[in-house]
Amino acid sequence: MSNIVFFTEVANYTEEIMQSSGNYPVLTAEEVVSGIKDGDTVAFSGFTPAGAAKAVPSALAEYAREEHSKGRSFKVRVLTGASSGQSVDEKLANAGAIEWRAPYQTGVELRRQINRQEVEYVDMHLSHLPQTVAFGFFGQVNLAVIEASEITPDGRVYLTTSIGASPSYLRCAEKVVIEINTRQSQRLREIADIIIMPPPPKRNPIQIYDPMTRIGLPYAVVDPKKVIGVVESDEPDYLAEFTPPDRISRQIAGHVVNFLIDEMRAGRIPDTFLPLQAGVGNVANGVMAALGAHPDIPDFKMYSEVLQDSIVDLITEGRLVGASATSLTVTSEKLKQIIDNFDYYVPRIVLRPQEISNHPAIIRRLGVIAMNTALEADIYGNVNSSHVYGMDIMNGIGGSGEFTRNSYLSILMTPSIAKGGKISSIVPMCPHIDNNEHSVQIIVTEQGLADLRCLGPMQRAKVMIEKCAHPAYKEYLERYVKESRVAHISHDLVKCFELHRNLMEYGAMLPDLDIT
Ligand code: 0RQ
Repeated sequence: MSNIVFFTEVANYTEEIMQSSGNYPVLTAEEVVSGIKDGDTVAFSGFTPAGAAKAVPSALAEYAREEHSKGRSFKVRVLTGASSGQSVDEKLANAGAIEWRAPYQTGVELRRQINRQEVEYVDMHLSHLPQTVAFGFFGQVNLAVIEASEITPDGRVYLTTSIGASPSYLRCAEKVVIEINTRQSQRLREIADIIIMPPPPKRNPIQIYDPMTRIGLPYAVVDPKKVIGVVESDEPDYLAEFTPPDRISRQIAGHVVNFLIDEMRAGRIPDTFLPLQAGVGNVANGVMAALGAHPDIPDFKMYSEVLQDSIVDLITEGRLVGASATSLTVTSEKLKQIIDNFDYYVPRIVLRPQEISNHPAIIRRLGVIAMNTALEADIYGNVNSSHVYGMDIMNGIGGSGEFTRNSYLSILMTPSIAKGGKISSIVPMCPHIDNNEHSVQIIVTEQGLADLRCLGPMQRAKVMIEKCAHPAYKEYLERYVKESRVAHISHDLVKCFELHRNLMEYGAMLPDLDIT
C-alpha cells in the first residue's frame, strides 16, 4: 500500500484543484504590493532564511515608507516558516512595516521593535504553525508570497531551498503570488518530500521509519484560481557566513562527543548510532564537526530542522549518510557544491514541511538525539533559550521545544559565562523557561557535562554546580542552595532572581567579580 494513501483527504483536494488550470500573469513586485492593505496578514516563504520570498518584501518595504511619508499608517501582519533575516524581517522592520509577527525571528531591528512593544510577536513551536493557520487561529491569511522554481498551470508549486510552512500557506491563503526565482536550481525539487496533514482525528501514523523515508510529493499544491500572478526574481538566499568554532565551542563539542561514545559503549546507543538533530549557530556547527571527526562515532544520519554548512561537509566526507530537515540553510558556495554534484546529494538529503520535520511522533519513534543551545539553565535543569531577564526576546523557542521534549536524549549546550563573565549561564532560577526539567536531560558547558537523568532536584543542583557552573560563580550558587527553604525543590523566593536584578541594575550579575 502506498504511503500517501493515508492522506486521502489531501489527495482528493489535490486532484480536485488540479482539474482547474491557471494562466498566470507576470506581475511586478510593485503591482503585487499595490493590492496589500494596511492590517493585512501576509505569509512569506522562508525558513532560517532559506527559500525566503525576496522581491515582494523589498517592494512592500518601499511602499510602507511611501505611505508613512504621506502620513498614512501602513503595517502588515507577517507569517513565515521561521526566521527570514534580511529577506523579509529586516527589510520590513527597518521600514516600520510590521504590526504583528509569528512564529520565529532572528532580526536585530525586529527584535528591538518587539522588545519596545512596537511589534506584537507570537513565539511558538514551529510544528504547531501549519495547523494553527489551517484552523484560522491567526485569522484569514490575505496573501501568500512563496518562492518557487516553477508553477505549472494545474497548480504544482516546486519550492526551492526550504519547504517550511509554504504548503499550508498555499492551501490556506485567500490569494497567492509565486516568486519564480531563476537563480534557484530546478533540481531542488528532487530533495523535496511534501505532504499536508489531514485535520484531526483523521491522522493516521506518519510512515517515516528512517530519516530518509519519503512519503510525499516533490511539489506543493495550490488552487490556480487563487494565484494572482508570478513575480520574477534572481536574488540568492541571504545567509551570514559562519565563523569557525571557537575554543569554547570546541570544548563543549568535546564533552558531547565523549558522552555519546560512553553511551554507545554502555549499550544505551546502538552501534548503528541514532539520528541527530542540531540547532543553528556556532556551537551546533562545532559539535557536528567534532562528531564527524571522531573515529569512534559511526557514520550517522540526521533527523533535524535546519541543515547548515557543516552538514554538507559531513555528507561529502561520507560521515553523514542521510539528512532530513525542512531547510537547506547553506551559504552560496555550499549550495553550488550541492547543485554541481546533485546526483551524489539527492539520495542523501530530504526536505519536508516543518510539521513533519519537527513532528513529535517521528522524533520519538526514531530516537533522535537532540542538541540545542540555551541562553541559560538553572541549577534544577530548566532552560531559557529565548528571553533575557525573562523579558527581552532574543530569537524564540524555534524547534528546540519539540526536539527537546520528544527526543531519546535531549542535550542543551551553553558557554558557562557570557559577556566576559558579567553573566553566569547557570543561575538559581530561570526567569523564563522554554524547556523544563522534565524534558531536559543533559546540560553541557565548556566546564563539563551534567547528566541529569534520573536525578532528583537536589542531586541535580549538586551536579549542575559541580560540572557546569563557571568556577567564579560556584560559591554563590552553593550558598544559594544551602540558604534556601528546605523543600522538594529548594528556593529562596526573595533571592532567586538576585543575579538577574544585579545584571539589570549594575550591568553584571556579581558586580564585584573580576574574571580576567
Ligand atoms: O550576545 O549577540 O550581543 O554577542 O546572547 O549568544 O553565545 O552567540 O549564542 O548565537 O548560539 O545563540 C540560545 C540565542 C544562542 C540561540 C541562542 C548573549 C551573548 C550573545 C547570543 P551578542 P551566543 P548563539 C533550531 C533550534 C533558540 C531556538 C533554537 C537560539 C547572544 O541558539 O535562539 O534552539 N535558540 N532553535 O552574549 C543574556 C545570558 C546569555 C546572553 C548568551 N545568559 N543572558 N545574554 N547571551 N547568554 C533552529 C530553529 O528553531 C529555527
